[in-house]
Amino acid sequence: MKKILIANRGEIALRVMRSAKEMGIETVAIYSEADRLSPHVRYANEAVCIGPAPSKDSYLRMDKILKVCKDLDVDGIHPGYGFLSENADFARLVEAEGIKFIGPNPEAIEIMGNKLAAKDAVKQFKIPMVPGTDYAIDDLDEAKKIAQDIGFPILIKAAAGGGGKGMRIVQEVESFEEQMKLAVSEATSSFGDGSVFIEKYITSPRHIEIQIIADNFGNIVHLNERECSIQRRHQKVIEEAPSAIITPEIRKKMGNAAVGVAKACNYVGAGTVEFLVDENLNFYFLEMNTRLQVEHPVTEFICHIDLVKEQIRIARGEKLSYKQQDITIKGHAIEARIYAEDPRNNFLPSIGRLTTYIPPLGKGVRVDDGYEEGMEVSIYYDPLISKLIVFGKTREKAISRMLRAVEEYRITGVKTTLPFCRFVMEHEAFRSGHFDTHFVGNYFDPEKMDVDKSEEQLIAALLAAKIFSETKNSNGIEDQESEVQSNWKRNRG
Ligand code: MV4
Repeated sequence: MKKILIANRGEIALRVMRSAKEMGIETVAIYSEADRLSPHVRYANEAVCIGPAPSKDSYLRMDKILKVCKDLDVDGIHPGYGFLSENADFARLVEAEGIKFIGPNPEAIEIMGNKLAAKDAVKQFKIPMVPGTDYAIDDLDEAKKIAQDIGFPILIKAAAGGGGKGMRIVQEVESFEEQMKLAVSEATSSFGDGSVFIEKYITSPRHIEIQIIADNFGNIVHLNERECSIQRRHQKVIEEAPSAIITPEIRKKMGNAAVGVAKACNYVGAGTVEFLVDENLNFYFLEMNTRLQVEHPVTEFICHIDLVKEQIRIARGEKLSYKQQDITIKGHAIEARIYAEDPRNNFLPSIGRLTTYIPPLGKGVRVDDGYEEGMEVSIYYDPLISKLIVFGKTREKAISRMLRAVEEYRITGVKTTLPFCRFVMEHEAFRSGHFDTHFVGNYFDPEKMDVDKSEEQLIAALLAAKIFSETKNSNGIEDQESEVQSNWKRNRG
């Protein structure tokens, strides 16, 4: 493989190109008219504008992308995440043109794209699953009976859904019929497929996923877990590896289950198996994502593996150079997604020009971004400005480093989720590791994020911290530091 095209934009396009460059592979960027000045365009060896700003006219145009590949003699396509990354038809077209799709085979993408097909495929591999039906239900009376057998609350899910779309919680049998009808019509209009199934509703789960990597010779290795429970409206905001609650025993069990899921669909490349984990640490297979994920850098930090390089090596037909027993966890990594959104105003997208943009530097800090000072954050794409990833020997050290890095980050011109990230890092539930997918709903209050405290409050906080440290120095409470820190925090947009 001498030349690859990156069918994506922003931070992930740049991140893929960096690894390609280190491997001596040439890169081709595609870009929309809105992205003319983007770093990923300048970074590539060659770049081609493929259309107007809207994704459907540019980054989703399979025909135009394939034309660029032919014109420029491209050997492989890396799809990144989003856009065409989980489009089985695209993967098939690419391969039909004699170009390597740097990702799994189209069949695996297809199976995992349908939740019922996925359940069916993994059945023989003894993967723990949430009690429920593994087939589409269309008979209302039968469905009601099953729901009562499982026990309320239950969840109705769309087979073609994912990422929370088309899900309906049903609290009691009386509302079942109504919710079922709504779920079917929602699934039909959103996905063109009205198939739904039911599951027991796990009320306060954690969302934990396992990274796997598989070569073309049947070797599959898991690269431990990522904790992704801190999310809002099915959008992850903070991810970390490893999870604060996973024991070596459970890690091994989840890892084996994830490898089983990969086997079930003859998976090749890098993939992620998502699980729900309940308060008793029971885990259940949810779905598999057949792409490189946004949060992959936390795994790279703790496993010392470059996942993009691995993807390329596998696509070139190389064997995995390590076995499961070679994989260990070193330290702790946390990622914060920095969005151009206003956490004080219900996370409304905040578009505009990055009049100041100075990312943090220093030991253990990695910033994957696709913007530079002066650039516009446009309405056409995801408002992710950057991913701030930190590493520390322990979880506590990683949290301190994240707070330091968030403090250093200078962004003006748009509102960002930086203050929200600090809120999470300082929150007792996050620091103690006792949180679930309801963290934001349960604890987030924009009022508590404001740091331009009145002088009075500052003095009170100082005093409280002083009294605290003088009287309770050895009671095992570790986060007094965060109290003291509030003094030197400055306000920011
Ligand atoms: C669930 C669940 C509880 N019980 N399934 C949301 C996204 C989709 N991938 C599946 N999701 C869920 N499925 C059962 N049986 C709770 C969620 C869920 C969730 C999962 C992961 C991360 C965040 C979430 C937020 C709300 C609900």
